[in-house]
Amino acid sequence: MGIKTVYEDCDILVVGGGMGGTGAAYEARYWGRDMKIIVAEKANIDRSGAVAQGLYAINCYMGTQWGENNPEDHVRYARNDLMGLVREDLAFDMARHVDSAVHKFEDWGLPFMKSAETGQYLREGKWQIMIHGESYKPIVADAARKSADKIYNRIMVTHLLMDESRDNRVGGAVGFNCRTGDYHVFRAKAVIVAAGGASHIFKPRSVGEGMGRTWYAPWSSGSAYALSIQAGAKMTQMENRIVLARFKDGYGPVGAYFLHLKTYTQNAYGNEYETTWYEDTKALVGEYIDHQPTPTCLRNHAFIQEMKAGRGPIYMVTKEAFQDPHLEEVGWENFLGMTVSQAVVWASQDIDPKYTNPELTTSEPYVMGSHATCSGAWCSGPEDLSPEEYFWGYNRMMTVDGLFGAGDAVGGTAHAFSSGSFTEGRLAAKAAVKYINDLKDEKINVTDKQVDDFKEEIYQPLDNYKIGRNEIVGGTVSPSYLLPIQGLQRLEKVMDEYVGGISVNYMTNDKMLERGIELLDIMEEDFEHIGAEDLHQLMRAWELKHRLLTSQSVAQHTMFREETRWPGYYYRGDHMQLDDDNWHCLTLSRRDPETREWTMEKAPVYHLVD
Ligand code: SFD
Ligand code: AMP
Repeated sequence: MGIKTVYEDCDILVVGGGMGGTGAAYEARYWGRDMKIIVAEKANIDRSGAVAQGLYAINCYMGTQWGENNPEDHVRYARNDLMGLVREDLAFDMARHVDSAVHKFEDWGLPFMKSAETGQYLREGKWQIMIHGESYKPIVADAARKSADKIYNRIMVTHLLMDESRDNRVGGAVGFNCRTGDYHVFRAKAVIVAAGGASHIFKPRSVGEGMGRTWYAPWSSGSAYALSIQAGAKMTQMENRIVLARFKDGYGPVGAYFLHLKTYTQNAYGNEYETTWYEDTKALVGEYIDHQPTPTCLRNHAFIQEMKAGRGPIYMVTKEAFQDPHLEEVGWENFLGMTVSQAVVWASQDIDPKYTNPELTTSEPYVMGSHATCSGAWCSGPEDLSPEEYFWGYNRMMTVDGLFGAGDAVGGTAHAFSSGSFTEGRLAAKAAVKYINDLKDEKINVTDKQVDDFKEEIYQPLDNYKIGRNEIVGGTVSPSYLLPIQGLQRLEKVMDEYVGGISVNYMTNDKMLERGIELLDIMEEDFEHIGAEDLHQLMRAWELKHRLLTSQSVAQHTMFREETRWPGYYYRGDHMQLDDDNWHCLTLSRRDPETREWTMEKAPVYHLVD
């Protein structure tokens, strides 16, 4: 193959320059003044990741110095919302550091809205503060750029390298440049994976040319999970996929509306419906329905039940709030700054929320670790907080030595959002510097064979296409290859129908999962035959492979947890009840990199906060 190979040897490699990755690059420089720090980013760091368009709120801010909230309060909040199950050590650790990250954003020029009464940050809700966030991502990218030795944009990282002189230790990563096609080999003493969560695992509600619109960013391809799983890292809570109430068709978020504009929902006949489902929900989850605030999944549950009862659409009542010109402006700006497509959808469908209450919908499930959900890698906590089972030397280090995570990559830390993900990057980087210092002169060993084998595997889809294309005279259907889009739709269909997506009202059971897992395994073989027409499609091919591995993990976890812990996210029809006697625990998986067999186990949930 006439492909150029570019080598880079460094101390710390950050994979993904989103919120976690930029935080990691910034903090790595603070503690590792003389270290070589490299960031490899799939897109362009200025506008990459879930925050690309900008945000209108920072959803995780304690305000401890203003006497607003303490870190313990946030642990209670996240635990309650996740039906009792979070990693309280990681959650507390993030919460005690998040305010300082937010203050830095302000120092770096991010415009914050301020309360006219107190002069402090304007609160949207108890945890959320409001920003003019169009410049959010360029601002944190700038901090990363000033800190790292080099940012490589347009590099799709496909695999992690392993150190061959010591078992279970990372040695760097490989990938390719989506524009030049060059093969990139990063040999690193420590790797921080911050490659974000996953959309397009389950079939989306959007169809056709609208497929590019989902709530979570369409380019979030589950790489954070796949890279870690391929390397043999343990994962946790991967069944805890998230479904969110969103404005219909544009997937506009609802937080600013519920919390700041004080809008509320009603069914097609103008009735409040959540209380209708109180007894039904209580029968499934017991006293969790009485917790305040009502957990996100249980709010979804009432929505889904009401739709199933034939009393949809569910509307957001905006007509009242929008009579106030200030709230009307906030309502529109919220989308113009964060989800432009929602404003466009309203304009195109003649919806002016001042005169028409817009419809809501429940989204397809996403896999992530930073919203009201906590899927991700099983990581060590900080030494001053974590019990034995949660601590193995370095904060945010996965079960592979030298491999760290941040943001969506890390399991157990729900409600971190953008600011908490950045904070986790900082925590991971500080620990990675310590890890490298402790290694002293020990070298990592990555052989040419390992590097060459990956090279062959990575570019194979280009060959599949080049050779197979000769067998057809036109069109896109080939006897010997699958295009990435065809593979993606096949994957989404299986996940949707068997693992609890929208078309089955989020319902699954052991038999459905068994069949779904079989089909995913067959797909793994089929995906050896993905054909990529060009470098852009080669990126799509690897995104697809990462999505498949993420999906397999989700399916295995969903099969393992024999209860319905989060009605409204998904239902196990064969175990409809929440079962605290047997399942008040975290789930762990590991896929053996050699045999590809999955092993599942339970891990204890320690309640470190009262
Ligand atoms: O309200 C590779 N989020 C919100 N957070 C807030 O704080 N406030 C809000 O208002 C938020 N809202 C919101 C949010 C997200 C979206 C899409 C919308 C609205 C429409 C959530 C946050 O954005 C989220 O929690 C963090 O961004 C998570 O951080 P992180 O670092 O885990 O993920 P990332 O930022 O997406 O970055 C990932 C990076 O990795 C790159 N990448 N690079 C190399 N190789 C590969 N194979 C790679 N795969 C991915 C990506 O390009 C990216 O740069 S509200 O609705 O919740
Ligand atoms: P969203 O815009 O739905 O992503 O939510 C943004 C923030 O507001 C998150 O912290 C949510 O948990 C919170 N939130 C959204 N809707 C509600 C609600 N109805 N009640 C309480 N909190 C909410």
